[in-house]
Amino acid sequence: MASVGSRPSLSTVPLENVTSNSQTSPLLALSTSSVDRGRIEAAMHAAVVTPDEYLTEIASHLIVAGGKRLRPVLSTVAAQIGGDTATDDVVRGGVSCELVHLGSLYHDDVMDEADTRRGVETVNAKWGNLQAILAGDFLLSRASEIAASLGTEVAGLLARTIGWLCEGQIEELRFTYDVKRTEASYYASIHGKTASLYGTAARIGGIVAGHDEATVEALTDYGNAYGMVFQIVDDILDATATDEQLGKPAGHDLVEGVYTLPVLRTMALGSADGDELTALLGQPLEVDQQRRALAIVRSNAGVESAVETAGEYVDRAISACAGFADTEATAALRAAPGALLANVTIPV
Ligand code: GRG
Repeated sequence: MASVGSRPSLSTVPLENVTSNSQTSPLLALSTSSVDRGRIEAAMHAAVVTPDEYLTEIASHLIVAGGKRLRPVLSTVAAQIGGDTATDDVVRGGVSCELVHLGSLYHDDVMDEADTRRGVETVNAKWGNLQAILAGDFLLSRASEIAASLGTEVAGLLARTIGWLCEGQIEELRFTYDVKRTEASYYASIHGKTASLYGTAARIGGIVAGHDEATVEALTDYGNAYGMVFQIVDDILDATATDEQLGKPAGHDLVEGVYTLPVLRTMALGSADGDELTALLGQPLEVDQQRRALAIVRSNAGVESAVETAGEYVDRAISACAGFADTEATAALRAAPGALLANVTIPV
């Protein structure tokens, strides 16, 4: 198996059957990590308790089901770059980001008519769309309450970030089944729907920890770049991993008409395969057309090119850490984006 994360000469590795395991993130391996993750879990569960048991059950459903909690973990690590431990307010700030993430998943699953998430039934499948939308709204309200308790700067930032998520998702919807979707549209969409929340999680960690302005800006740049790597890797895996590796049907984005970076790059090759892909796409696909489209993406240079772009964002995230103190937390931040790519393995 070759590892992309060690940045081998990318032109020499066939990029097929890519797998990922972000459970191995260096962000989860700090000496403070298990204590902080316990604090995050407690704060997550506490945040969604209401006098109404029915609402509490629906709002807790995906929290109980699991998830990596990477956004609050990033807040706590960002807070620790000076060597101090993360305060309870930092944990709560990170939890406000995770609640926004969770609320967006509730809404996303309604939009996608998804049946399962995190290995369990989705809220919409179990209770219905109306309950899922309202419980998602409730999670956003709890996130907003927590953010407001941390001051107007954090409250305003979280509100703006919810807007960025919606803008990113609208940008994606606007170009579904559109073979003329531009890379600029793709980047705008993934920045809004994914990267901005990582940028905000890191920024809130820095603000609440009392880091200076330059450090807060650098943490924001870091989080945004980390989030871009996260989403590009996710999009590569959707096109290249097997159903078994993903735990869900591969090629979901293609089927839904969401043309991501590896697909856009394949269509742009100007080759016979690229042109065939463009001719196939632009509409819902029959099963044999799905197979052919995925086979084209997997066997051409578009995936490799997308991996290179993800590598550029890895470099950007590492550069953002240049002025940070030499601590365990800073080392984890430096290692984390590369680990997302390093977990992308290619059978050779
Ligand atoms: C209501 C805030 C709000 C937004 C509405 C639906 C929508 C607009 C945005 C959805 C955006 C979306 C689903 C982006 C993908 C995010 C993503 C990368 C999810 C996977 O995150 P992980 O791997 O999941 O961190 P876990 O399960 O570990 O939490």
